[in-house]
Amino acid sequence: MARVDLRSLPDTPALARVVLPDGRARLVLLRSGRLTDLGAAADARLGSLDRLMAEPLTTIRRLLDDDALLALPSLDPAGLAWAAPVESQEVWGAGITYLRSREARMEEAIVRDVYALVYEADRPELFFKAAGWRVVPWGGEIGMRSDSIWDVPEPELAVLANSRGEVVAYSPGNDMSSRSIEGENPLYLPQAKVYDSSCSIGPAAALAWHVALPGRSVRLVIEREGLPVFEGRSSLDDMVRDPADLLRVLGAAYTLPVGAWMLTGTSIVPPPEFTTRPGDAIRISVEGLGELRNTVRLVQHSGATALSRVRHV
Ligand code: DO4
Ligand code: MG
Repeated sequence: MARVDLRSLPDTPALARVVLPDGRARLVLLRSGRLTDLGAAADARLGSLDRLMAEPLTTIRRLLDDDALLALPSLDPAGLAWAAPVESQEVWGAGITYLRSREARMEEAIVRDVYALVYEADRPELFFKAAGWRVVPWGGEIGMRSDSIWDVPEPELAVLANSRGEVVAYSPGNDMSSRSIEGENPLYLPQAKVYDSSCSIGPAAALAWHVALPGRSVRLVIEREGLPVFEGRSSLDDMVRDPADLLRVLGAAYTLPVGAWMLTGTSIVPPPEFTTRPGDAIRISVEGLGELRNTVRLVQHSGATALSRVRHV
């Protein structure tokens, strides 16, 4: 587990989860340069993200902006490790929310029209990405699957909503993806997106009411053996959908008792000749919201097949 590194944090108040030396995870509030232990609060709603996200936004704001929290014990970062800022929340992804993503998919795909259509359609593309317990924290290993030959990190603004679909917090996120599997057939999207260690969010969840999103940049740096092999930058202003709308659509016919995280789409796509390799260091930052760091690992594929009888008679 990666030690807490205070240099990668958002510059606004944020929620984070840390692992104590005895292995227990705690929810903390990062504010005024201290890690306030919310597990020590008398109000049990503050002790867990699941309990907190079950509340309306007005209650969450009142609980977290209360100056009385600063009287709670603060944790010493030495000896703490980051956990991902997720408990039972599902992670969902939105797709083709930037022109760059539409272009890149149309380059890689055999079936192209679906991407052009969804970019302009009223109904957004939403897909399931990960169960909360699977999310890789800051400093953890992000996976690339061994049956894929073309893989990229997708640096995205991750948005946390509560049970009512109200936006509570933001973080950098990585929607690690196989371009070769998705490119072969868009119906393979779940296999391109959902496998062990395919999702990372962190280091912390910056409280949305302290953050104005317009104008913020997103940055991706990939290093191999200590040297940069790809660097890209984009702006959240280029997103063609409102993140709050995406979460409202997700919750429109789908109950989210403890809220959900949403990865809101990528606008930085490395050139076609680029693919990640195990050991690559990935750094994803959203201006003012912190920097997510991960190392790439290979996720072994068992070799299982489900051959089509049509092709094999
Ligand atoms: O349509 C496939 C996925 C799109 C995606 O993940 C993105 O645009 O970021
Ligand atoms: Mg994506």
